[in-house]
Amino acid sequence: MTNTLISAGTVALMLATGAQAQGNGQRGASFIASWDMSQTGYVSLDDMQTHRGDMFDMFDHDGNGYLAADELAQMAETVTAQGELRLERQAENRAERQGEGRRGQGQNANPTGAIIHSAMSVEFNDTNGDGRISREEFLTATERLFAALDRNGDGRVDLSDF
Ligand SMILES: [Ca+2]
Ligand SMILES: [Ca+2]
Repeated sequence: MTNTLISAGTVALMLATGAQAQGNGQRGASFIASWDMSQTGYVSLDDMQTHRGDMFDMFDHDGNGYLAADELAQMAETVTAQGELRLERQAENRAERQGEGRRGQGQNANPTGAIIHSAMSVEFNDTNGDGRISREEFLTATERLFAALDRNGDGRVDLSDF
């Protein structure tokens, strides 16, 4: 009986340790938690389209189906401030051992926060160069964003891509 209790406790401890390793600080973990809309344990292109589509609708304040540069900038600022990218950026900064604000690719294999942030710029999304972003442009650009994050090209963004 005592042995059973001890081993049950040991298992619980191991599970807790495992959960912690997945969560705080591990590259990619917070990104996957935020973007895995279908709760499959990895981020698919569909997940990313859903999430980016929601973001588009949220910042298309007048609902005309286009985002202007200032609305996109507001999106980037808000999403960063809300912490969705913050944890990922922190993990990256730790990895790079440098201060905030740098967007370079550096030696970082997959600087997710920086990539996602730059994917909210006009330049990244404005395929036809008219200075405003249609919902279609935004979702088409999402395919490029996904391809940039899916480093091993297996159609899923999971921890193995970081
Ligand atoms: Ca455009
Ligand atoms: Ca992958």
